[in-house]
Amino acid sequence: MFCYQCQEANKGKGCSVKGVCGKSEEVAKLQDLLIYTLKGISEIVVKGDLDAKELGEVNHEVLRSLFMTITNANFDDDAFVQEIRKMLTLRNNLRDMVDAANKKDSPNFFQKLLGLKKEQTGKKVSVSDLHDAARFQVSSKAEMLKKAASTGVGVLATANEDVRSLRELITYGVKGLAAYAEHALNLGKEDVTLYAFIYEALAATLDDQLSADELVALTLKTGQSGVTVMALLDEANTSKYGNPEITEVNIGVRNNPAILISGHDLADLEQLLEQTKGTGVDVYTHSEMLPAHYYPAFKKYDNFVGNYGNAWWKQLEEFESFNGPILFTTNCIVPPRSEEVKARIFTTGSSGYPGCKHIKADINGKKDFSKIIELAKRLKAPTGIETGKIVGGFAHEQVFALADKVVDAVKSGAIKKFFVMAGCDGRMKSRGYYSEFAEKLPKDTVILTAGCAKYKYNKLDLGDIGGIPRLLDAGQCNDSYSLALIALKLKEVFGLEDINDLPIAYNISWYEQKAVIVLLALLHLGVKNIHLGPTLPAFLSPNVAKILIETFGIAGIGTADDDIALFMGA
Ligand code: FS2
Ligand code: SF4
Repeated sequence: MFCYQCQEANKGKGCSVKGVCGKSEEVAKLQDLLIYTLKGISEIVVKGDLDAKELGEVNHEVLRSLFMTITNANFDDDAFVQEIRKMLTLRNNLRDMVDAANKKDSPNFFQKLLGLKKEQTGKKVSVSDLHDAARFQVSSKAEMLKKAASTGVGVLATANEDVRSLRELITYGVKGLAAYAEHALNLGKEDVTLYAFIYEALAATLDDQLSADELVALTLKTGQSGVTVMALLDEANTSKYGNPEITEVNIGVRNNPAILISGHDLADLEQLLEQTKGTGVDVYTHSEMLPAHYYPAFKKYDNFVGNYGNAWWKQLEEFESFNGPILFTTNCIVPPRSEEVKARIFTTGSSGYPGCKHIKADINGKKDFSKIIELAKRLKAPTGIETGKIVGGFAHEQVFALADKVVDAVKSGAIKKFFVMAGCDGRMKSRGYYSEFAEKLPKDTVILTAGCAKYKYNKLDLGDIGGIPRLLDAGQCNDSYSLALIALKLKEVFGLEDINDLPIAYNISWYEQKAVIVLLALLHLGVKNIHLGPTLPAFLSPNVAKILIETFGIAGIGTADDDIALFMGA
């Protein structure tokens, strides 16, 4: 195996025996083969000139497959074997249809079905010209593992380290994009241009004719799709659940049996709240689900009690003391230490863990959580680990409502600078930098945050500036979109030409591939001089890192004191 897609890649280079995340060699290889299969599908779609609009099930399964390979989302080898089989069947159907259509002179049934535009473009695809990714065939798990280990599949299949770096940067951005698109889809919103882009991008990673410059251009285009998908998810969330508003979230516990819901999927949360209503079972959020409390629609549930615990990486201890069942709707899963805790973990959507019960949706998207609720009733109430409240809900509309106050504070000098500190939290000790940075920032600065990065400082008493809290939490990592909208609004209010002329500094922490799409989206919006930590990605080759540094001013982090001096002096 070789994997270097996340910030915790072994020794800052890559995991080659077992993942630091706990991913086994088998699962790593199956993930590689699944991605390879998706690349093959993408090549067929692009070369066959298929219209993504007509590819409903294929589009949705591609999202699901990509999401399954995100760090800490799915550790279940059987789930990957099934998904590869499913995707190979879909791939072969697409290929056969393209082939059949090409053999006819006029549009036929398959062309109509798939929206082929052969008669418009005159393109013909010969199956024998397609890449191995579009043609290979395996069936058993042993064959899959053998194929995955062969040269040509996996990250190291690309020999040139710069081309490999760009191909992987694009692939990881696409994974993040797919995750957000799947959440939007679960709420009934989709944008076919995103599917078309996924096919374009993945097909490009197989194309040896593309120059490094063309791959750089495609990387930036990935960021454009990142903005589109975050806007789509924002629209999906807010049109269904209302605009987030200032909210105090309880971090203590009550004396009822309870379920802990983790991950990012609000549609799953809604179904769980509906099904636990009136059962005597409470629901607590964990990690990235915390911002659900900010949405008006979820406030009507009396059993929606508060948030339990911290960022994902602290779950080993916190799940023990929670005592009740835990439902993962997405990443980030840490392999449980004990059978007792494992028996309380359930997964749904793209997440999975071997030995844990996986709850699937029926054809109408309904999920039956009754087994989790029954288990909760038999277990003890959570043991309290904290008391008090935290405040959040500062997504775009809430901040716009405070715009006059914020603008006045900037004009009067009461607020000197904003710091966007969005992104992820993680295990590395070096991430203590972010707590120290937040704590030491001058009192006339405001932190704008989103994602699980916030847990490094959201329980500090940072105070307020004339009633404006010094920590404004917009929501989940995808709600970094709100932070971009806020920046654009301030640019408009202050009549500035360039977003980089605002008194806003970007000190972002990353862990997995959703942070990659957020970063690329910010670059697409023209944001410069982003500091990225706690370490730069292992998948950036020295030359690709140089391009990002020279073109966009991307930088790493130093010490909290030095960086604050640098940011404040700038
Ligand atoms: Fe944190 Fe994990 Fe949000 Fe990431 S809970 S690192 O998934 O996407 O952010
Ligand atoms: Fe290693 Fe991260 Fe890949 Fe896991 S996801 S195997 S920790 S690089």
